[in-house]
Amino acid sequence: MAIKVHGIAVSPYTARVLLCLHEKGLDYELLPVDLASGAHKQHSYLSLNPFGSVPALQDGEVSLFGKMVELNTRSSGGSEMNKLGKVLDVYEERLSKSKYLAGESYSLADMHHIPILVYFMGTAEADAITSRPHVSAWWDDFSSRPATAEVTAKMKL
Ligand SMILES: N[C@@H](CCC(=O)N[C@@H](CS)C(=O)NCC(=O)O)C(=O)O
Repeated sequence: MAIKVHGIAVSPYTARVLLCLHEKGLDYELLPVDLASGAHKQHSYLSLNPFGSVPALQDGEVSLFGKMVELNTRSSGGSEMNKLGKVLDVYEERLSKSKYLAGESYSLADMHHIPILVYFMGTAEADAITSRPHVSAWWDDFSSRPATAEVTAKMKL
């Protein structure tokens, strides 16, 4: 029986789940949740994910959902791009030592970044990635994976 994913592919959280399923070659059915009409706050959906967010996953008797996390954005000064640049400098250093973030094999540590990077690469700030040789090669590597291509095609509005 196919795994049911309740969500929408434009949601980065949903896209992460789809990436994992594609990488593992698992059958799934994507059941759209109409966020615009508030379907995710209706009783029927809340029984799948009491946090009222997408995605929610059903595999037979097993149901899984993520938890909404409050992010503290009041940290030290500097623009968001400066902060991102500092993080990417750490990635550049790391990726000069190993092909992927967690070593020589592609893993969830890399996959986790894909949906947000897909959107980020469509902005005027994309050179934050392309100007860093190791980060750029890392992006080129995983963006050419079949699973990434299949899921990013679904992410287009
Ligand atoms: N930590 C959760 C967050 C999910 C989330 O925030 N999803 C957004 C869509 S990208 C959503 O459902 N927003 C509507 C809402 O929370 O009301 C997860 O990983 O599943």
